[in-house]
Amino acid sequence: MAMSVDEAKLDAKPIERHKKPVCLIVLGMAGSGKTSFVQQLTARLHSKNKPPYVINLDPACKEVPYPANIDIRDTVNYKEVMKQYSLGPNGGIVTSLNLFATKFDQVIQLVEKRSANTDIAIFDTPGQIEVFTWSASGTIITETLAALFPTVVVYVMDTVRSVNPVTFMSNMLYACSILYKLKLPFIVVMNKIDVVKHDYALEWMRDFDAFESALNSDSSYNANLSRSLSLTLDEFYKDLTAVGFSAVTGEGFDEFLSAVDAAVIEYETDYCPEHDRLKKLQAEASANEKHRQLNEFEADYEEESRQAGVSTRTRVSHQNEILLRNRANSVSILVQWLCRNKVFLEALDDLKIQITPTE
Ligand SMILES: Nc1nc2c(ncn2[C@@H]2O[C@H](COP(=O)(O)OP(=O)(O)OP(=O)(O)O)[C@@H](O)[C@H]2O)c(=O)[nH]1
Ligand SMILES: [Mg+2]
Repeated sequence: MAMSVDEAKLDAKPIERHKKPVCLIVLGMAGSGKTSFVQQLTARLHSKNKPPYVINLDPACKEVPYPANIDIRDTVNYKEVMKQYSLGPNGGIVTSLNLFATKFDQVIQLVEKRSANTDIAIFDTPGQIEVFTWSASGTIITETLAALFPTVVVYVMDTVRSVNPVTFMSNMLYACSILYKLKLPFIVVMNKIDVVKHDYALEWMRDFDAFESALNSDSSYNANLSRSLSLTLDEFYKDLTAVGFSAVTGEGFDEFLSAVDAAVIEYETDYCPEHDRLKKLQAEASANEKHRQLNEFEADYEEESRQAGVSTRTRVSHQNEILLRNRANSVSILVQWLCRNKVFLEALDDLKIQITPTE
């Protein structure tokens, strides 16, 4: 029996159901395998006839091993930026990203243009993770994407380098700080499972005793700190989605796509309502503030006019001086005030100034 359009829509996977592509922001420590992960993901999606839209945001990489639709290096020359502004490597990357962020509206337009035939847009980020996660441009890029597209943070963790429990803990703390900063759906990709399986990491997240016994041989301050932190991170671990992956063999690809599907649902059900609620609160606060300033403006105006004991006409002729002295600095407040002010409208009438409406 043929499916109705609505049934077919509901039956579709969340990634496919969206009219807009799902944006995956790939973050992770230097060398964790972000670029290789993007390369593997892109190749697999191509072979499934679902080519993604890929954006390289790393201005300092030597080469991009995947077909990038947008490459930051085509817009900003990282070496030139360093030279021109006398910057070191990190300053050069931050400045290049800042310059690129000023053109991000164009990236959005290009991604939007592909909405009809692209399910996934992938953003590869610079090796120095803090350049993206703690910079203004990183925040602008992330928040702009999240406001317009279903957006998921993919945190790539290196299973080979994280076998030391203290290193594992610092990696998890970083992931945790990004999650709470961005508040977006989050997937930890435990990469390089062709070399070291990620079972140990899953066990440490599930079972505090297992993590503690791994730390047993270590009595350093760091180890003690990691022990306490592991208990604290329990809440974070509970809802965390972690997927094993190999950017070399592609193992874990299907599980990763399922995790993205679940993350898109989380975006729709958790992130969007919260985002809308905050936007509404912000709009209310801004309207209240405007109202407060308007009232303050009116009170000041009345008080000054009363003290001066001037006539209506003189009050109007003195308005520029009063406006300049007044604290209200927003044009919209001024417009609102002028529209509401009966004295001003009467004075206009008095002066026979005619405002002719346009047809
Ligand atoms: N065996 C194995 N090696 C990997 C895997 N993923 C990445 N690598 C290797 O890890 C190294 C770093 O990989 P990249 O993809 O450049 O890592 P990155 O996170 O993009 O690095 P930066 O952008 O410099 O931070 C390279 O030598 C890759 O070949 C993997 O799944 N398995
Ligand atoms: Mg890279």
